[in-house]
Parts: sequence; C-alpha cells; structure tokens
Amino acid sequence: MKSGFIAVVGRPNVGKSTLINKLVSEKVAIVSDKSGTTRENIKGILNLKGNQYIFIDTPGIHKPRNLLGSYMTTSAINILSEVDVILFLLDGTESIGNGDIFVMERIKEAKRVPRILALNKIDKIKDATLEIKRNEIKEKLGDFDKYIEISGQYGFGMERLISAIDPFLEDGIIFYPEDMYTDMPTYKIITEIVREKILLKTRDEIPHSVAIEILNVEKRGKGRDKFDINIYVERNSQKGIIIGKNGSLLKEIGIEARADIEKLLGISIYLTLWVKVKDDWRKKKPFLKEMGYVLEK
Ligand SMILES: Nc1nc2c(ncn2[C@@H]2O[C@H](COP(=O)(O)OP(=O)(O)OP(=O)(O)O)[C@@H](O)[C@H]2O)c(=O)[nH]1
Ligand SMILES: [Mg+2]
Repeated sequence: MKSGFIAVVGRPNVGKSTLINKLVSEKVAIVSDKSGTTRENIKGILNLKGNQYIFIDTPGIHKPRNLLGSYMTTSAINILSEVDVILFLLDGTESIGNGDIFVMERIKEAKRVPRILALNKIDKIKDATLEIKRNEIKEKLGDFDKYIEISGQYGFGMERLISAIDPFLEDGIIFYPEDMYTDMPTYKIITEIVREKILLKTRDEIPHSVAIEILNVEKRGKGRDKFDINIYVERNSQKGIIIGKNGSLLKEIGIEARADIEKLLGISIYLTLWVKVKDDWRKKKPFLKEMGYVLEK
C-alpha cells in the first residue's frame, strides 16, 4: 500500500481542475473557460490498485490584482512545499510564456520534491508540434523528473500519468477512507455549484466578481428542505446583469443549480437565490475572511 500528495499547479486555465475530475471520476472542482475558476486548494482522492493518490487542485498561479487574487496564488504556491510530488501542467495549445516561467520559478523555490511536467490538451495538438514543444519546454523550463503528454478532458495518457507518479509514492499510510473522493464539505460544493452556473452564463469581470454564501437552510421534515443562497457582486450594474431581464438569468441559474444540488444531496429542495452588492469585496479582508478566502494560520 502506497500513498502520496500530488499538487497540480500551473497558470490559470491550463486544465488542472478538468484533469483532477477525470482522474477521480467525480466532479470535485468546477471548470470553465474563464481564467481564475478555482479559488482554493481542493483535494481529489483516487484509490487505485491499493494505492491512494491525493491530488490537490490549486488556483491558477498569476500576478494578483487584488486580495482575492493574492489568496489564490499564495494558496497554490504554499502547497508546493507540502506535497510528495509536483505535477506542473502546461497548456499545449499555447506557447510557453512568462506565466509558465513564473510558476517554474515558484516550483524551484519550494522544497525539492519530484517534479512531473504534463503537457495538457494534446487532443488539440498535431504530432509534429509535440516534438517542437518538447524542445521548447527543455529550453525555457529545464529538466523534469518525468515528462508526459496528456489530455485531461479526453482522458488520454491517464495511465502514463499514474505510472509517472507511482515511483514517488510513500509506503504505508492510507489517509482517507476508500469511498471519499474529496475533502470538500457539502456546503462548499453547493456554493461552488452556484458559482459555476454563473461562470458559465456571464462574462468579462462578472465571473470574477461573484462570491456565494449559504444564508439559511431550513430542514422541513417531510417537506422539501429550503435553501437561501446569497450571490454577492461588486457593482449594482453586475447585479442587474445577473438578475437579467425580468429575472430571467437568475431563474436559469437557479433551475440549473437546483438540479445539481438535488443530485448531490439525493433529495428535492427549494432554492432561493438573492443577489447582493458588496462594493469591491475582492479587496476587503473582513469580507474575504467571511467567505473563507483567507490563509489558515
Ligand atoms: N481541448 C482541451 N480542453 C481542455 C482540456 N482540459 C481542460 N480543457 C478546457 O480548458 C478550460 C479550462 O479548464 P479548467 O480545468 O477549468 O482549467 P484550470 O487550470 O483548472 O483553470 P483555473 O481554475 O482557472 O486555474 C476549460 O474550457 C476546459 O474545458 C483538454 O485536455 N483538452
Ligand atoms: Mg481550476
């Protein structure tokens, strides 16, 4: 029996969360085409052939523009020193830029642990380009303990990825029960479901300006449980957009979120969404603390 903690890191949008969901075969982390989807470290646990792989999904490492951004990037960087393996993910459809080099520098600063480089999204890359990529990686990022090419979305290269990690697992302890695939509490998963629906239906600054909080849960015995959820935005104009014409967008968000929450909980619920404005909340420490976006001491 072996186990290990594997930090999955990289720039925003390279496919970290998609990969972890695929590995764990469960939707642990929300995914979207917008950079900055993941805000916190999230564990996705895979039990395979007696081994336990604890993958840690991390927020994309970027140059922060506010306190929320610093929290996100710092969470990802801090975890680098606490794991057995670092899995650095690159988006194969893009050339290696300053963002990737910045991540590499942070990896080099962390405690030395095995480093695996995974070139992701190869479903979109021609074979001939792969050779060029390999050279570009060597030149710009240096050498890794292992190098693999994968597609998290389509599940290409998952066995090779597991085989690349295997030599670095530690003997002995299994940390989590076999039926546990994440350490995220149910209430957190619920707020993430709502956030995902908004991410998928809005654009520009709105997805980044949204924070979700469960205001109240009323357990009603034989009746349906009632959930009241707050959606915080930073501006009045954003509130209008999320609500939509005659409440149409908020209604759509509610219908889709309720369906997913019901699936998660295995019961029918009532869901009411409230949109509230908190000016510039991403810059305000007390509010970030309330939302859980602060580093543990
Ligand atoms: N073609 C292709 N697209 C992918 C693949 N993996 C992820 N994507 C897409 O890339 C986008 C970003 O995916 P995420 O998994 O949210 O990326 P992330 O690295 O977790 O992003 P952040 O949480 O913002 O740091 C989404 O639109 C995915 O559908 C892949 O293997 N192939
Ligand atoms: Mg993510």
